[in-house]
Amino acid sequence: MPQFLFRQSLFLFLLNLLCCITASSQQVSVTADSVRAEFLYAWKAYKQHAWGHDALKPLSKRPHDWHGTSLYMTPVDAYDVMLLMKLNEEAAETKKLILDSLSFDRNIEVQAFEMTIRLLAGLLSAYQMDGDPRFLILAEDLGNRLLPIYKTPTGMPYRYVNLRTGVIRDPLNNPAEIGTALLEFGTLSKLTGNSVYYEKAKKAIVRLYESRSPIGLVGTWINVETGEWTNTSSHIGGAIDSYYEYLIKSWLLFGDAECKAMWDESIKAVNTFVADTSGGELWYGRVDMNSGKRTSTTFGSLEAFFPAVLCLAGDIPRARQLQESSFRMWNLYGIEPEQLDYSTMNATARQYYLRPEIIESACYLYRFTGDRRYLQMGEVFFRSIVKYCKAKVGYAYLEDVTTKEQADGMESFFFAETLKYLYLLFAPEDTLSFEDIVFTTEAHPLRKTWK
Ligand code: DMJ
Repeated sequence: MPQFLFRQSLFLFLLNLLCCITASSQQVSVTADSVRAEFLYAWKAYKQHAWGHDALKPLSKRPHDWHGTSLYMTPVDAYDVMLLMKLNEEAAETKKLILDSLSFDRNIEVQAFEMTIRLLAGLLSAYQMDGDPRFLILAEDLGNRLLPIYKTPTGMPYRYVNLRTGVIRDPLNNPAEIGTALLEFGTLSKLTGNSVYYEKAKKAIVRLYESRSPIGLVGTWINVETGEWTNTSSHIGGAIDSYYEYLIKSWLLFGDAECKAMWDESIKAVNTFVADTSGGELWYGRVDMNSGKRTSTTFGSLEAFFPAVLCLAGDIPRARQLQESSFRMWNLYGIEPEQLDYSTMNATARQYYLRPEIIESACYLYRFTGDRRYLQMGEVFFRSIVKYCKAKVGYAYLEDVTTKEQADGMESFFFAETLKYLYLLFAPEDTLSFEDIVFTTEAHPLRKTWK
């Protein structure tokens, strides 16, 4: 062979080899089945050690009930995932457990927000996916027991209510808990024909929006009797997060144009004042709601939901940019901390509570862009969770992401959201088309079945 031909073949061979190495390094070996297997692993642990209780404590292998009596948090939260994963046997047992035993006629004080996002939403999606009217009867009963929270001078709800007596408590509330009800209460109205739920939840979110500062931001705590803000820190993290999410999603599910207008105004203010850049990266920190002055450079696992919402709003470039920042946060310690100071890149709260938000955003970004980068991110998330959080029994949250020390809790949102979004990321798109549904903040899919 002439020398120039030999050189050319060698060059082509090396080029080919390089391409293969690059392609294989981008290959994703996690599948929807891998996620399903881990769901089953965690579910079997719940079943063996905590069946019929709110949750499993995986390290002590003990059940945990939030209120001393079970409201079946994990089964209700996890039921629709079983349907999506086609775990027919598990779904049938869980359905029987819920329908035979769940009762809201209990003399207990509950946090309305948690009841709404985990139970009311879980029952509504169960009804829509399974069709059994008993799920809707339970949802309606719960909705009626929650309604007393709205008896305030402003229409914004109290935080706690006794399920049996209707006694309410705590006028100090936050935007997330005030605003995160319209998808669930609105759907309950549409499905029962009783408009009261929609009206109460809508009035509350509008009143909250009207309480925004002159520069268009909300704070963290507000007195629902007086309408006075008691904490003016503005951000997109816990205690505010899903208020913004529900503005845009209520537009998408109900076509509520007022919600769309409130979202449009809010996102302008959030992008103007709360968004920040550090080291060339996009972050969302904390500012004062009245002055817009930056008060801290804190971002965390809860804020990581925002790329998903930005996708729904059509701002893909910003969604992509923020997801890269979140991914950097994840990779700092091999799994994300609860909170990070992005100016120093140090964790300021070191737990990882098995949260879903960063995975939810990867899932939306993959559906919206088709970019395999988000599958690769998903693989990293899945492998880290299995590596660090898998326990002898079930999955455990981490007390400290720097030491990977496990702690004795497995929240129901690990099933409802974390594993659901991971599964949907790797499963074929027609497992659940995002065009047909709107996810609640706890990832329960709601379908518009009404005109
Ligand atoms: C869930 O209960 C919901 O997503 C809520 O909106 C806040 N975050 C937790 C999971 O992290």
